[in-house]
Amino acid sequence: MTQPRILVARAVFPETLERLARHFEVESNQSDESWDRAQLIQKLQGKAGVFTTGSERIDAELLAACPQLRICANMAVGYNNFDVEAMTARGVLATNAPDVLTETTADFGFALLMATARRISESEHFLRAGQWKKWSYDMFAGAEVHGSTLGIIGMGRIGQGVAKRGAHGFGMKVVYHNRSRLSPELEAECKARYVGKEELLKTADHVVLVVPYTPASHHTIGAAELALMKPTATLINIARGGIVDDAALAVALKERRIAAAGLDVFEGEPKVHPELLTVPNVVLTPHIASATVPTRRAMADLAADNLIGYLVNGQPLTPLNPSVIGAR
Ligand code: 8YV
Repeated sequence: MTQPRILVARAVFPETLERLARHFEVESNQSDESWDRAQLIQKLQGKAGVFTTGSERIDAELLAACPQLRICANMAVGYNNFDVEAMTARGVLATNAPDVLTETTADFGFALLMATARRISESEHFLRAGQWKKWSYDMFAGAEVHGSTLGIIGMGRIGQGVAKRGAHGFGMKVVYHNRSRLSPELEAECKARYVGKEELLKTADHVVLVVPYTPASHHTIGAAELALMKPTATLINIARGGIVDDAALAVALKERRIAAAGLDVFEGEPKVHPELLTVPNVVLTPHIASATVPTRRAMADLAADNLIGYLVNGQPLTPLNPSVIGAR
């Protein structure tokens, strides 16, 4: 019997490819070449499935050009690279990789918050540059973390993980804003109080963004929102590029209208707004919040399990549009 053909669009763990090869005829991109859209479409010809990361855009135009495609499995919890509506209309299954990265990403959110508030990167650069000649009383004095107010925008699984770390580990007062309010049980578990976005921005010492990217969440934080924040506050973005207006943020940081920011995601990444590269009070990391070896393996395994589950057994693990299952 001939095996279904799939495409792995980016380099992945060799073990993931070996597993996939037991079930499929696999074309992969282990050299991690950057394919443009036309190349991706060409590679997808005759493929029933594709293993994607957050960087391949799957939309109506691509689907129309790849009629044999049945499933797109994202090795990411976020799936703003998928037009799920268009996929559903074409009977193409979309899957993401939730849960397996929750705690790791929350750890990183907290690490970035700590690094930003306590000026770790800035002071390390100073030291490495040979500028440390003597200690002084206010050298790299930053913001307090323990006991301060943590504001979380986007209270899904990762937001809740950040809240628990803040409330239970650092005695922080946690306020959150979300499309819908959590159950009283979850609010108690996270020790978090629901507030409006404006109140959150005005009262939080540290604002952490964990909302998914949609057209509605574009520029959740722009000049107007930054103006509401305390001049001593820090802003952390572990959500997606485009949630923050990076140009407006660069101005606010330069003019010290907020104290500092920690950014793992950027508008138009891997490009970074040039002004952000020139301001000292920002910690910049290259979209690594989920990057531990065990978690990246678990994410790759889940994407592979979705491909195998659906194309071999008809049962994916984490479908985003389950209505298409069996409909084609
Ligand atoms: C991924 C992420 O590493 O899961 C997500 O949504 O942002 C990251 O964990 C990235 O999207 C590449 O797949």
